[in-house]
Amino acid sequence: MTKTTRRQTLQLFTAGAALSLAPGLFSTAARADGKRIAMVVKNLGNSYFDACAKGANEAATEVGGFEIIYTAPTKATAEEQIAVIDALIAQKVDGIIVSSNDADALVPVGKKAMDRGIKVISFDSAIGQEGRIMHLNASSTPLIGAKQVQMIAKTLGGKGEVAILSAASTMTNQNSWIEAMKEEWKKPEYAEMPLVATVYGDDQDDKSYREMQGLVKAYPNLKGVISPTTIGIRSGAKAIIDGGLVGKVFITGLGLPSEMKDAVLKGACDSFAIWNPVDYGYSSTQIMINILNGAEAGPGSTVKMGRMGETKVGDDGQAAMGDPFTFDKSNVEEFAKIF
Ligand code: RAM
Repeated sequence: MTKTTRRQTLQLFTAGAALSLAPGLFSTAARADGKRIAMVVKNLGNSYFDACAKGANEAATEVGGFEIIYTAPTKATAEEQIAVIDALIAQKVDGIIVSSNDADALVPVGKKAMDRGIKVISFDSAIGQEGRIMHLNASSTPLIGAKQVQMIAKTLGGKGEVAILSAASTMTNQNSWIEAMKEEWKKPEYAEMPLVATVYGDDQDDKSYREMQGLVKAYPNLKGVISPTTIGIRSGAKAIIDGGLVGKVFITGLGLPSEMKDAVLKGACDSFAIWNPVDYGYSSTQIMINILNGAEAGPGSTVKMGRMGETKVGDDGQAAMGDPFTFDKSNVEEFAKIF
């Protein structure tokens, strides 16, 4: 068994165990000394974040003495998210872990929380450095960006027009992955695979679906779409299937095996990537618990992530959890049972 296969098997097993823990929106874990950690995500109804929350509960149960409050606005906007965080500040929670809808807009509310003694970190989509103690990326940004360009190039044999179907234009994580994609795109091997457009589905299924239909109409020679969001890729794949475009247009990006299984088996998607969101929520929560227990997490420090090991925080106050996995026909059904 290779190192990667062994790691994937281990994660498959541990994630499977995590799935049986406290499901539901405001799931809670054992609370011995009354410490409350809020996980504030981009929006409700996103199974990627539900899986992160399962990992958060796993970490809280493992350590003991912490309650997880899993919450989000209904729409992925900064305004609604600020209102959610303000309410948590009023409730005097002990820690807040945020996936931000807008890096800059959330800085003041992050500062306000920290001024009142609440520990704030971001994961998934960063708050600007002033508004949080540290940010945990799922993986290295250049690697995630390059990977997505490589996947579509492999599917298309390096030839044909490609577009990006992103989340909201304010979202830090998607924007930094798109920048990293553009870096990769400069390489000569992509000379015959131009990027023709970038559109935004705002992490809403209906808007993402319509944006995908719009792309196909506006670019009759479009061959590929990269969607660096689990909502965008699942809605884009659905538009390809519904529109009878399988074999003509292919989608790749970041998706959940459980939501992309059909698209892969039907041929709308050849391969896609993602990290384990259960592990990601678990790692972020382990870091927060350690901070609440007095650990350092500023630039230059090494933070502990329980069963996921440890990671070093860079000068920019950011660290990364691990590597993404790639899914295709050979493994999508197996992992669809997990996340
Ligand atoms: C969506 C969200 C999330 C992102 C994943 C890949 O669920 O936009 O922030 O990390 O996709």
